[in-house]
Amino acid sequence: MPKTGVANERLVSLYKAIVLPRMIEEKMLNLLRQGKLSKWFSGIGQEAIAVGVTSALEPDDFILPMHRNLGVFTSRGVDLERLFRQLLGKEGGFTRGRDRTFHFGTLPHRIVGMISHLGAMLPVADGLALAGQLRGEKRVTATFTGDGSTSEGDFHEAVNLAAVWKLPVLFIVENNQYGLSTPTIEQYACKDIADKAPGYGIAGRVVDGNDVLAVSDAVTEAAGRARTGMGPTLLEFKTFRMRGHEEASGTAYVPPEMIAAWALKDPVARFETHLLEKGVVTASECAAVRTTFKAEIDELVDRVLALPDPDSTAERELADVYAPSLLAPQEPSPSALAAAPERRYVDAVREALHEALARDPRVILFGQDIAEYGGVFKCTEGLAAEFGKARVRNTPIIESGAVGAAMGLALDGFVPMIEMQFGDFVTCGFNQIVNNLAKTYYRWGARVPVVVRLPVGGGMGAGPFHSQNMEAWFTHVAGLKVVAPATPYDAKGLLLAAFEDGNPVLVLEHKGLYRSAKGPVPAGHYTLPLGRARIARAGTDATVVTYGVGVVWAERAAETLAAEGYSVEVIDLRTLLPWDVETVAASVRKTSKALVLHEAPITGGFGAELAATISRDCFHDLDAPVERLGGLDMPVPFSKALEEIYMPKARLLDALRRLLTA
Ligand SMILES: Cc1ncc(C[n+]2csc(CCOP(=O)(O)OP(=O)(O)O)c2C)c(N)n1
Repeated sequence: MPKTGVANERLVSLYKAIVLPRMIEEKMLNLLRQGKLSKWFSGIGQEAIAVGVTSALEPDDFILPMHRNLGVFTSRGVDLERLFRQLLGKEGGFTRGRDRTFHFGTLPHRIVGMISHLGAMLPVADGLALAGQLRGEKRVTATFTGDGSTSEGDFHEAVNLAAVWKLPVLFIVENNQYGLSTPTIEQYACKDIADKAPGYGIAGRVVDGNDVLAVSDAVTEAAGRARTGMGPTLLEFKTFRMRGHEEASGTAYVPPEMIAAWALKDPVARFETHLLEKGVVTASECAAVRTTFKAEIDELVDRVLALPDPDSTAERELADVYAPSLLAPQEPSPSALAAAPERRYVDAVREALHEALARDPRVILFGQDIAEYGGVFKCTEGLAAEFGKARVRNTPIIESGAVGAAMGLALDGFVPMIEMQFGDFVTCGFNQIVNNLAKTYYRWGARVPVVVRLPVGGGMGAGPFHSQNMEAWFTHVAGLKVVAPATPYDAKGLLLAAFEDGNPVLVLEHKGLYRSAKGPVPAGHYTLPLGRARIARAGTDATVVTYGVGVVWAERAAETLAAEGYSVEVIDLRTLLPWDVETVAASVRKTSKALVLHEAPITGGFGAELAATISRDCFHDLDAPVERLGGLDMPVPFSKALEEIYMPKARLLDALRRLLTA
């Protein structure tokens, strides 16, 4: 088919690349009509962008496509049979039926797919770009977004972060004029989305998104700049969504003349005409390309449709929620323990971070004010000076962006940690944690070893937004691990374990313990197993099951009650997800009485989970109903006098006495 030279060869392969996704989509629309497919988000009319972007990039550049970007997958040479298995929800697809259509990644193809939450992958692209930058590679990362999704906070956080860190990211905006039914005029007030670029201090361009050559040229130019350290570019490609948001929703809200006008600019027809006019291809050659593709697509779809739906069991599904742990706990020897100097909790955290950075070059720390300033609690003091600001990084004031970027780093082999300045601000990173970090391994098998540290808890008169305990928000999320160390020894050993586990781990550090809790902390490296509780104090008359600062309260109460002749056992859970049911049950079977205790509000608190399991597993051994004690069901108040009313601490002794005499 090529008439002359390399340039024409490239045009012909670009032609094939743009025709293939169009033809696959036409097939999918047929399947939808026949009821063989449940849903389809069409990219018809927008193919020039996915194909133009992919063709202009190098094979090792990462791409993060969205729901209309079939052309990224086909242009990257993803195996079509496996792709159809995925699109049709069959066994052998990339997610094995666990997630739909384009919600998957394939790292060998350097593609990281989307989750449903719009905007969520944009900061992930920053992390992938940072990974390359840290390794001194010249590669770029291209991340797609629709016009509507640019209104999401993640868009702002990601673009700003890429700008500040001069990351080689191409923000590919497919402005197809609508976000579902909402026209752009109701989405943003500037003329073009690319107008936002100067505000971030980066380059921005508006490009004809229906001209595959214009797309390719713009990407080549922006990628070239990014590869030479000139930072990100916001590329706005004007295009049009020729079909409904998804097939069922139709296009009734779109003026028919608008559809007609854009139909004239169809990117596939336009490129074909261009090639015919230039004499690069003939009409019969074009027809032959289509005939070949049609036969291949029909044959593959028939084969895949005949395959069974995914077959699994509860055991197999549950086994894939977490990546197999890479942690081989190395607890300190008795002699190391005996020689351990006394340290404060905050020192133990800092030692763990120091140890992690020193042992593993893949460890990168993110956080607000964590570099020269050392973090507001001084957990990272001195680390930037020793390990450099490339590894101990101040982020802008972003939580979602930081977690997303950490996920990107993790996907490309790093082991990042984010310090939330206060645990309370994790609300602003919630989506990234519960939907991106927690679900990626289960969905498509990529490890996301990200550690998130959260200084939690009250007792300091810090008010409703600097005092919360948020374990219950996260213990409900399969795919996360959650630890809550109560002692300096555990603070170091569990944090180092979190770095080595190979899964996303949240570490809840009680702020009240940072400077009040002191104890032996062995020097050097050691790790503790995740999911194993400890008996903080042995006893026979009742068990208190608790964690974090609750351990300190329970130990003190047990001491007081010992003087009254009672023997109270205190179980320190250490890990809340997964939690050590066996150790707790063994204790309660021995004492026959249990009180679960936490600082967080009682209703829906993690104690409810504990109490329910104890009641079920130890029913025949219990001499009294399981008692629950927690904070009152209210925000944590500012005034110390009011905060004491909220806190369960003052109510603990009475509650225990009642239980012991029940
Ligand atoms: C965070 C979030 N909010 C709402 C939705 C529901 N939703 C799915 S697609 C869509 C419109 C997206 O518009 P745009 O970003 O312009 O992309 P397009 O679909 O036009 O390609 C909406 C509102 C979602 N998926 N995620």
